Amino acid sequence: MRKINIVIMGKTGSGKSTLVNTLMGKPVAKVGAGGRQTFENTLYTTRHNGSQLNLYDTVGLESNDALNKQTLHKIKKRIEESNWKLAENDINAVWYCINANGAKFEDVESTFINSLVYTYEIPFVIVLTRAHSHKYANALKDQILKGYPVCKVISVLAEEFVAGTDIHIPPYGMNELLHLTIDKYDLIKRMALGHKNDVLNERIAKLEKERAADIARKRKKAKKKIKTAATTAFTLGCIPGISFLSLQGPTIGGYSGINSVFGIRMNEDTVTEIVATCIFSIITLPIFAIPVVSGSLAKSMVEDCCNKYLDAVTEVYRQSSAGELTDARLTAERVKLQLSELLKKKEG
Ligand SMILES: Nc1nc2c(ncn2[C@@H]2O[C@H](COP(=O)(O)OP(=O)(O)OP(=O)(O)O)[C@@H](O)[C@H]2O)c(=O)[nH]1
Ligand SMILES: [Mg+2]
Repeated sequence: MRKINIVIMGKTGSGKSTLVNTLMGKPVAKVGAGGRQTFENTLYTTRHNGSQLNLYDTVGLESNDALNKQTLHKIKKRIEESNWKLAENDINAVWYCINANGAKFEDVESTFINSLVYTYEIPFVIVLTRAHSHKYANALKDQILKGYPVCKVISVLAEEFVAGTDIHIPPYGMNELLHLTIDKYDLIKRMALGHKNDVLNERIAKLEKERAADIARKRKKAKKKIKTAATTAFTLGCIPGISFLSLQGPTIGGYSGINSVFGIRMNEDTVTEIVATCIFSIITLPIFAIPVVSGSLAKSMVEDCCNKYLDAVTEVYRQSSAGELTDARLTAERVKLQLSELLKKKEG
């Protein structure tokens, strides 16, 4: 028999168990106002148009609640199991319930949905429950669709709403909700995939932003190291008779400082070797033969070498994964290659 598996989730008091009771046609689940009513995720099974309708009524989610973790863990297990057993025409979906009466769709709620959709690609419908007021329900629907343009939001009143002696609002929306979930399953499935892509793109954009900020921070710190090396070079350059070779010391200091800022492990010999390559490529032979350098020339040379090295390290850091960066040999090779390309560019 075709199975229709629906996980009903949402915050406490949103009316999840009332939806269940309406679909079951009898009061199987405890409902009530004033605090949590459902304390265990519970599966209810009934028939719907010849199919088996499995309703998974869940514990209400609350901000920073210790039970959330447990509830979500069980929900994930339930979705996994249902996905695993899913036959061709079966349905596996989530109804995320939100009390329509002035309630807000909170960030933490979109995080709950996103984590499910991202991991399981599970189709979902946002159900605005207790929607006796169309005005409130529509306002909330607009708010949700702003953040979630590609999703279905449906208002329902599972049980008649009675106010005073004359106001009786009859239930509505349940058939539409079932129709959307069952007959338009392919549509909500496509929407879930689209949503997953949006979530993925958002995550990538966030990651890139964080990475750019991290690189900018590291470069700023590295510039300070370069400044220290340049100051030492200036002092050395002012000593009469000092040779260009003596500038290797502060340059090595600058390179090592840059490495430490970027978390690059490199042994001293490698640093010395790279420094030599860099210095020789920058100093033309006739200048190199001159024994005395001025302070400012020494400073600008070391700065130049260090800045080139910083650009090379930045590029390698940008392109490497965290795991690759722990491989000292691989990183050293990449830095050398990057630096030689930068130096060639300058020559060209
Ligand atoms: N009139 C009317 N009242 C509703 C409707 N849905 C929920 N309520 C009322 O809202 C209150 C909370 O409903 P529940 O179904 O217990 O909510 P829940 O989401 O299961 O709550 P927890 O189990 O605590 O997470 C109850 O007093 C319900 O009678 C509805 O469609 N119509
Ligand atoms: Mg309940």
